[in-house]
Amino acid sequence: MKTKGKFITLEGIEGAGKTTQLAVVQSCLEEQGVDVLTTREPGGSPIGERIRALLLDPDLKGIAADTELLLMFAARAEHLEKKIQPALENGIWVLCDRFTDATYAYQGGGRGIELERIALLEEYVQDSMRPDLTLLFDLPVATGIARAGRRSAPDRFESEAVCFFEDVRTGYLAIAQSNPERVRVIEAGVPVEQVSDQVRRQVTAFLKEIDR
Ligand code: Z5A
Repeated sequence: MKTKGKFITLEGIEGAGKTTQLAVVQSCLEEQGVDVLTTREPGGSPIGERIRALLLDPDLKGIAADTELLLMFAARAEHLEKKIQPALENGIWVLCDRFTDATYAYQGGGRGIELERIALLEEYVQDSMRPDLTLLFDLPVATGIARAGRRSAPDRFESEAVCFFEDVRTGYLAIAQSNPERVRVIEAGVPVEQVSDQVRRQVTAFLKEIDR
């Protein structure tokens, strides 16, 4: 029987550099002979990507916080069943750009939904399924916004005020503090190469810990 794959997630506020560093994690693992699948949330499956388009649509500003929350978990249920779980069962490691920590940070920290209600949905949709490792890319909000602002027109989340992202960042740091075994904080407000060095160190340490 194949050994189950590991599930690694990348988190952070917008412009933190997750997408840039996903490739670094992938190449570190592939150099060690690990089969890797990269994916993202919200999205990652055909239905999930349609839900993502709805969630990011800048015209849907008035969406209720609970609707947003439930759509995140609807996309996640589809993603888990159709893509993440089958890959892990086949020994493939899954690298995911955002997962449920983003829900705690954005819908919990940012929108103010009680964390206990998010935990109920997490239990319902994921059962005991949790990431094996999470890299949290932390940086000052102003730096993240400046980086993201260099790109195309803002989506619905990117149009939020600075204080929203401050709350999201605080939410993420609280998660890191409560889950020191799983969540490794990367100082992301420095040049790309320095971020990549930290990422390689953390991935190497994780591989040693699990002693593959
Ligand atoms: N969301 C949610 O609310 N609840 C949930 O449960 C989930 C998600 C799962 C979509 O996410 C939105 O969904 C997200 C939260 C919400 N909204 N926000 N904000 P997304 O992942 O698609 O969108 P994003 O986080 O905004 O992606 P991003 O802005 O692209 O961030 P990133 O992937 O961390 O950054 P990047 O693309 O790698 O880099 C951004 C730019 O900075 C780019 O030009 C890079 O070349 C540059 N960069 C990267 N690193 C550096 C360094 N070190 N120095 C200088 N410049 C850099």
